[in-house]
Amino acid sequence: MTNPFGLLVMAYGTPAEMSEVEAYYTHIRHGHKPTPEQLDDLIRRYEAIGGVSPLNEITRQQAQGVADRVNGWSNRPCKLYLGMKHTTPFIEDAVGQMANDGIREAVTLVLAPHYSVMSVGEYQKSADEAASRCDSLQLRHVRDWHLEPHYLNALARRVKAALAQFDDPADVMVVFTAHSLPTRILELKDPYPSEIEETGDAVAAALNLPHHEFAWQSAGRTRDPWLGPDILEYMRDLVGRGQRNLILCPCGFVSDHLEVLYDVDIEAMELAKSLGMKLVRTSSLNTDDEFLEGLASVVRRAAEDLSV
Ligand code: FEC
Repeated sequence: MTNPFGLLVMAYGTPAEMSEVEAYYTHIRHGHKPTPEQLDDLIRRYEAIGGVSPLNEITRQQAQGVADRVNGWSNRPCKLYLGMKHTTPFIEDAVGQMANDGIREAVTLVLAPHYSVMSVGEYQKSADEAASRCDSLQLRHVRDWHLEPHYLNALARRVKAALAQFDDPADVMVVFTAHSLPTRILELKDPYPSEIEETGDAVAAALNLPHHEFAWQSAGRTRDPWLGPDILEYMRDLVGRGQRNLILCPCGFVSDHLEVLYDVDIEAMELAKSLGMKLVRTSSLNTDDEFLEGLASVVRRAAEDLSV
């Protein structure tokens, strides 16, 4: 049988239990402990969504779904490894495990569609650094997949389902959102903002949407200036422009997790109520069959570039 290639699926990660929140937050902050107030605020947000986030379990199912599809189609099997940015199993450990298992070539895929040096770039850097400590392990990174047709179609289906919840779909604004990043990425000519626009524009074109715009969400609690408008500020502005019907499509995320379940479903929904808006969030992609097919085809294409 042909040697398997490694498939390293990388994702953000979330604490497995509440006692791990401080270590997780410290890791996100590059080793700096949060203040007690910052920690309490994060714990409060996890408690508001019912305790720990579903992210790890969804990530695990997504990764397995991609690997099963790749193995279903291809005559060269893949062996799946999961590497998290901020929790166990860490990316570095997954890469070390691949090398121990005798894997010589691997495709890496980040479960985030849009490339930024501050997001996907950091995952890839961690994997590269770990691979450089191993003997002859070659990594083939998938850089981005924000225009992958199955992903776009799965989003379009969700926007269409959300539009059906309004009496007059022509009188609804669709706002595409992604995680904000510090504005210094603009000086680096980072592709992140334009890739998000390309995703939203492609979905809007597929559905012939009369109105669509972009906003940012979930900005970090740091002193840096972050990309705006933030979704809450955007909603106030939209009402000022006379529009009270809004669909929010968090196209920068692929799972249910804190940034969707709290920042949109609790915080933005409360604001919508107080502003007299009707706000509908599109459902998360999670284990959508078409979406996972799309990711599997991205992996299969990348695997074609491997040497054997
Ligand atoms: O459900 C969960 O428990 C995890 C949800 C989660 C996802 C996620 C995705 C992204 N982040 C990105 C960038 C940043 C930057 C900072 C930052 C901070 C946090 C904090 C939490 C958190 N992020 Fe996150 N992010 C998630 C969770 N993120 C919790 C810390 C508290 C807070 O600010 O709310 C700022 C770091 C710093 O302080 O220096 C930057 C980006 C993504 C989307 C791409 C990806 O998934 O990798 C970009 C999910």
